[in-house]
Amino acid sequence: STTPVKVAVTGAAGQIGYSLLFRIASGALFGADTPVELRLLEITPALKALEGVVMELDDCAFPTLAGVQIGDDPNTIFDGVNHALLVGARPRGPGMERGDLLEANGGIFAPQGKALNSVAADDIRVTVTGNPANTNALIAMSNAPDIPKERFSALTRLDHNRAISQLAAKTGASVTDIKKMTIWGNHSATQYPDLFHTLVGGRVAAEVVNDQQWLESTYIPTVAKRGAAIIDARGSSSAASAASATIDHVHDWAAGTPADDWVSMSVCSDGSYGVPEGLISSFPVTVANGTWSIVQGLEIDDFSRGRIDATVKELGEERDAVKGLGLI
Ligand code: NAX
Repeated sequence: STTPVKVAVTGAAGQIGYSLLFRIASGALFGADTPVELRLLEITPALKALEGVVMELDDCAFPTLAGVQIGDDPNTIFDGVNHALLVGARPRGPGMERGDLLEANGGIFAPQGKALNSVAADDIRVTVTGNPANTNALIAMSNAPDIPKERFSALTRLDHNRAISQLAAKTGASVTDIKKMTIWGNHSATQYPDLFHTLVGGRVAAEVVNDQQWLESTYIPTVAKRGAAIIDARGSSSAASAASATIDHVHDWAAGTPADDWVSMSVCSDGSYGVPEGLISSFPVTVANGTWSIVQGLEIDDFSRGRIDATVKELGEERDAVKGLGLI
């Protein structure tokens, strides 16, 4: 039999965890023939609730679930893990400034980065879903000097999937007709969903739509503010869709991308497209053999340039803020 893949999930007793764990346990990441072992990290007060979730996992009798371990110490939970899905984060509370938020999350992602650095498996791959995801990933990466930088990523796949879904609705195409979607920059309201390289049935999406006004005033804000619209409607933030996007991201990082498509991942910039080296920024990437590569050679027009520069500027400001706080 195959050795189980060890998958750590933090914030496992939270909303996203409640959807994510069952997908992972059912084999959605690596297929029905690869057993997975779950390593679930929570803060101490949430461990009792997490025990209840584990009871439900047991009750599913998933054939692919080889074991579950829970705890509140990252040095124990991350021991030997191949994938770490960092979902647990500190949400912005009332009256909290951005600096406070970054500092609170630094208190989570710096020690988790250090723990991964000392105890994770050699092939560790880290995916940060917890917000502010890009900067949290930067903090974890900066605190794990022995792990190659390309093993850290942040989730912009939910934005990518939202962008595909909105474009499909506008054009009447099915989601499978849409290829080469790109989200650039930060997982925040400044993100830029780019329709100038996206294809709808093989044709450039911006030309199919042929409506710059819709693109600027409807499409981009609808995609970028979708999280807020979900909160308005549901009374709590996106959870099942965020879990599904996290599955897509990790699945494709392991399995690779098809020859005629790419995905959006926030990864450590090598300076491509004028994004300063070292920032964790969303790019179009292809994946082969567990390694991502930023798609090269795309032509960026003035409109796209302005949008990319604005979201990357925000990432630079977040980096400067956490640097100022001594977190990186
Ligand atoms: P919840 O508040 O339901 O769950 C978060 C869990 O994390 C809680 O159970 C909490 O106890 C735990 N936690 C806090 N600090 C921890 C630590 N140091 N170690 C381990 N666990 C810890 O939030 P949920 O709705 O599940 O969302 C989780 C994160 O995902 C949030 O930061 C949220 O903003 C972010 N999101 C990111 C998205 C993305 O596309 N990148 C979209 C969805 C979501 O908004």
